[in-house]
Amino acid sequence: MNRRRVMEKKWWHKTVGYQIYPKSFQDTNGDGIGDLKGVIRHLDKIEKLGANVIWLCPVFASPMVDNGYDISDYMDIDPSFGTMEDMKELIAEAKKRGIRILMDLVVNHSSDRHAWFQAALKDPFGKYGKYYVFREGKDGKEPNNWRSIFGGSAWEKVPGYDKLYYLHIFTKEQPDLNWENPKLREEIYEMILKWMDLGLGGFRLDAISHLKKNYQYTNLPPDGPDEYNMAFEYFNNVDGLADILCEMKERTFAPTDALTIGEYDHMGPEDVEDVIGENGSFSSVFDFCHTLDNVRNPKWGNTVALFDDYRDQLFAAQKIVDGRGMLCNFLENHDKPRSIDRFLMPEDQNLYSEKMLPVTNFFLPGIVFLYQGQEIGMTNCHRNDISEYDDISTKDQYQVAIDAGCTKEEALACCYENSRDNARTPMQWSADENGGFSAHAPWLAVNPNYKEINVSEQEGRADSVLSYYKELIKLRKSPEYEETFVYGNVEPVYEDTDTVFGFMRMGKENRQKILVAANYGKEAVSLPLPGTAKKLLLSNAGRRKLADADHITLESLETAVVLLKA
Ligand code: TEU
Ligand code: CA
Repeated sequence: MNRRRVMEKKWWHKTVGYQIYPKSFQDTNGDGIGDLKGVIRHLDKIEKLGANVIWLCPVFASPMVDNGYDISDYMDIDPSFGTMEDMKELIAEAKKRGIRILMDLVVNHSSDRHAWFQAALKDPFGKYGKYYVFREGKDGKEPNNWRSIFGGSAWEKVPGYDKLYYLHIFTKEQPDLNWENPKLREEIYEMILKWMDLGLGGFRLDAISHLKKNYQYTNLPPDGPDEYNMAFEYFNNVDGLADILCEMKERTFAPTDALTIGEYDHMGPEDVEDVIGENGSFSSVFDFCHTLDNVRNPKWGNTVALFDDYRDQLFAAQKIVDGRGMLCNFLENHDKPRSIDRFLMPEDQNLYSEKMLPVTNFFLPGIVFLYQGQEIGMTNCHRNDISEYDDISTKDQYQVAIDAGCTKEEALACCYENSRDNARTPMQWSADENGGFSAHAPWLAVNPNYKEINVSEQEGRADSVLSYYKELIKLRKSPEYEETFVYGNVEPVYEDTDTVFGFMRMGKENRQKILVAANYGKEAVSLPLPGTAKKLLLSNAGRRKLADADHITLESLETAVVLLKA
């Protein structure tokens, strides 16, 4: 694996990124909503953690139907987050600490409140109508039976017209932009360049694999009781997408040396060169192959079974990329329930397993991202009523469950396992009221476990999850080993041994050999080392020594990173 060739070195190859959901990070003006000043307040902490890039979820002007993923003005900051001056200050303050800021580029759709869409509604056949996707319905129905990703039809009727609809693959307040229109593309490129001019490090590109649609509007066989079809192959990774993305890159990202991470679902082996290759459209991608599932899904039923699959998925992804580009290794984001609850059955959740989890993907080839709260082991949050949720897609899923005959309790259990709000509860800074997030009632209630799980408690404790994350990042970035972790080859090991996740990282020029191994099973395993140990670099079990050993015994949920003699 990963032998192909030496890649040209780029500043962002060494990225250890930290994703911030600003609405839930830190409120500084007592309105219960996190803001940009709150991000600035904690920059020192992020620097100490070891991150050199921050991905900021959308802070642009927005009616907040989807918490900022519905942008009404790409060149303005939403007043709930602060001002353009605050944004400039954040970029500058981050820079002082060696941190670059990525903004979230949401260009598959805009908000329905965007001036373009407002103009389009007034004159669907005029200039701005061509910025969106308007079509006539058929037989008194929508143009076709595509389902929106957030439920219901992907088409909404245009007020004042008999048969006219517009396309929205997310909510109806998020009309899809028409990327076939060169005028629209120019407007977006201009906007991207203006932001890069303000000193950004780059962008995370929202839902970017959806820009191109297959415009054959045939009906598809319904795949649910609602008569709709989740016509993914008609609006994800559709033929011709690469041309659009390539143009965008040539016009904007390449000339500005931006770090770009595309949210790219289902990147196939044939897409690797185009998407993340040396001349690909993006620096890296968030691909979801290893994060799609949940251990509570009866299909798995236990931690070991899910981990077998997780390990296989990660190795398969590395094999597909084969050193041609950099994947992005991550466990959490603002759309996923917390990783501890997604990967570990309740009986397996403890300090060891929580520390084992990140080791399995932090040391694989690629850049690394963690999500706010992951570094202290934040967990999913129980709610007693659907009104306690905010997320639009959770509300839809709850209703689908109720309509399918589930009881309220069953539907809430489903939200507990799957809701995006699990990751959006306010950051737990301390044991103070509202976890130190705000003096005012937060927009989304804090997880009651903030008294036990919080930054301030963990900062003072050497064996905390937070201290461990710091160690992990320090090791990945240490001058002695960084070259191997970033550019070295990878080779799976112990593939025939049950419940072991193991791989070797091998330096290309320095001939370093580093073993990463985790035992996710219930029993101890004894493993012959693929060489003689020189030094134990990291342990989640407080081990100190291993030098000269040729075996290692890993207890249940134990993990070790070992430097072997060359
Ligand atoms: O999520 C995108 C999204 O939901 C889809 O890409 C989906 O994950 C995938 O295609 C199905 O597997 C992004 C944001 O992260 C999310 O918060 C927004 O709600 C959404 O876009 C709309 O902007
Ligand atoms: Ca605020």
